[in-house]
Formats: sequence, structure tokens, C-alpha cells
Amino acid sequence: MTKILITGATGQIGSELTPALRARYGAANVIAAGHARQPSADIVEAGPYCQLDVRAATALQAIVSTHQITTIYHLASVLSAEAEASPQVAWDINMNGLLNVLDTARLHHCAVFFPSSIGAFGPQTPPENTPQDTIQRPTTMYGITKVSGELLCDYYHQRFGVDTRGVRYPGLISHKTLPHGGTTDYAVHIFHAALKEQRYDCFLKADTRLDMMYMPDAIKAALDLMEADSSRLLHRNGYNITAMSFAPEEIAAAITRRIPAFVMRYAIDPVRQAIAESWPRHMDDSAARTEWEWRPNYDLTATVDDMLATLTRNMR
Ligand code: AKB
Repeated sequence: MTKILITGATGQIGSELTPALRARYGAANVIAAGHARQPSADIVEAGPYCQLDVRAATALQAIVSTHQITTIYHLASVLSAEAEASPQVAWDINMNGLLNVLDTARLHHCAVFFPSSIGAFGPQTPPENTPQDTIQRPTTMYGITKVSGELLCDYYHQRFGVDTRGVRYPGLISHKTLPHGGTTDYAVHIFHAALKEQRYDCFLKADTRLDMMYMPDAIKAALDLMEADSSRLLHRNGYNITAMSFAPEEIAAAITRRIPAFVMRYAIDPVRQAIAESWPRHMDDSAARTEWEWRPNYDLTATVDDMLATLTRNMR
């Protein structure tokens, strides 16, 4: 029987992946683990929940052993901009947390999902149609932990036979939980500001193009990859996946078409601008399409329509 542990269950991805996994595998079979002081009621009340700092290896192993976990979705991570503010803490959480998860998986025969990111690339990476296998020399601590994480997952698969799988997520747009400490966070904050104040001060330059994805596609990617036929997975860890690619001025225009009073202004954050400029503008995700039939459902228009409709409903 599949029994799942999700680390970082209260974060932007976890708060939506947890209910999706509970719907698919049964609430009692999905243990949500978070580090937040106040986890949201639906995560805590709809199924098992525990507090976990992923750096605490003994506590992690106890949870996996007690609940007879078969699969770990390891989402706990410090994001890019926050990692630049505290690089040593980011290394500790992102790398030692992942090492603990992989070693626990080795000992308890679990499969592992590890989300990498467009942050695993750097300024020397071809920015257009970024190949699956290419130069990865990131210049951020976040990126360094993501490349190292991809390699560590490969190592645990090759050396110990752990069934590790992962994707390189682009910026994620979602309405349930606000992202925290990322470079692509503007693409979520813009919706809240547009609906509340009809204006937004964007911290990236108008033409900073990056890969993006709406959360339902991000959840589908995790579920599909973990259920894919293992023998077809040539690139197990770090599949490029993308759904759309846009710059702040384009998402602002899409919002203005629906909220004509909306005005975007720019107040550039040099740290996040430099990070964004070191990332690809558009990845080639053909390996994921070929090896496990990855296909996104939401483009920019569908995302903007659904975000505005859902947030408007939630505000009533
Ligand atoms: C971030 O901006 O740090 C993340 C990411 C693209 O990995 N959203």
C-alpha cells in the first residue's frame, strides 16, 4: 500500500499537493509534515499532520518508520531570494534536509520526489530553448543547492537503488498559499494587488522573461512523474518542465484586459533582478514529454482567468 510523507506540506506547493495526494491515496495514508508555526486548518484537520524540521534526521526516520512510509515528497526548501539573504542557512536546510530524506529513503526503501528548479541553471546556460542536458553553473546559493540536489538524487539512485524522481519547476502561480522568498513571487503577488488596490509595484524589470506554470499543472507533473513507468525514465532527476513563458509587462497586460483600472509600476529589487537574469527564459521540456507524457493544461490566458475568478470568489 502507498503511504506518503510530504515535507514542507504547508508551503506554496505542499498546501495543494497534500490534498491532491489525499484525494488519490486516502487521507489516512498521507502524512503532512511542516515547520510552520500556524499550519492551515485544512492541512491539519483533513489527515495526519506532524511538525518536522527536515534537518532532524532521527525525527524524520521515526515518522517514516512509525507510519511505514513508502514515498516521500520532499518539498521543504528555502527559495532563491531568501537563500541569498542567508546562504549558510539555505545550504543547511536545502542540502542536509535532502541528505536526511535520501538516507532515510535508503534505509526504509522509500521512493523520493525532489523538486529542482529553473534556479539550477546559470548565466552560462543557453537561455532560449534551454536543453535538458546543458551547462549548469548557477550563481545563487539556491541554484547551487538545486544542482547538488539533482546530483545527490542521481547518486542515491545509482549507488543505492533509491527510486528518486524530480522536475525543474519554473515560477509557480497559485491562489491558495503565497510563495515566500522567491524571485518569481511577483507573478502571484500581482493578482492580489490587482484585485485589492488595482496597482502593483513589480520588483523585476518589465521585460524579464521567465518560464512559469499554474499550480494545477505543477501538481499534475509531480503525480504523473511518480506514477510513470520507471523503465522509461532516462532522466530521472531534474526534468525540465514548463507551461508558459512571459515577462512582467505581459502578465500585467493580461490582467489589464480584465481589470482596466489596473496599473503596473516598477520598483526594481537588484538582488532578485540579478537572479532572474541568470535563469533561462524558456526551457525545452521535450524529455519530460517523451519519457512520461508531460503536457500542461494552462497557458497565460487560462491562468489569469482562473486566478482572478478564484481569488475574487475567495474574497467574498
Ligand atoms: C523562486 O523564485 O525561487 C522559485 C523557483 C523558480 O524555484 N519560485
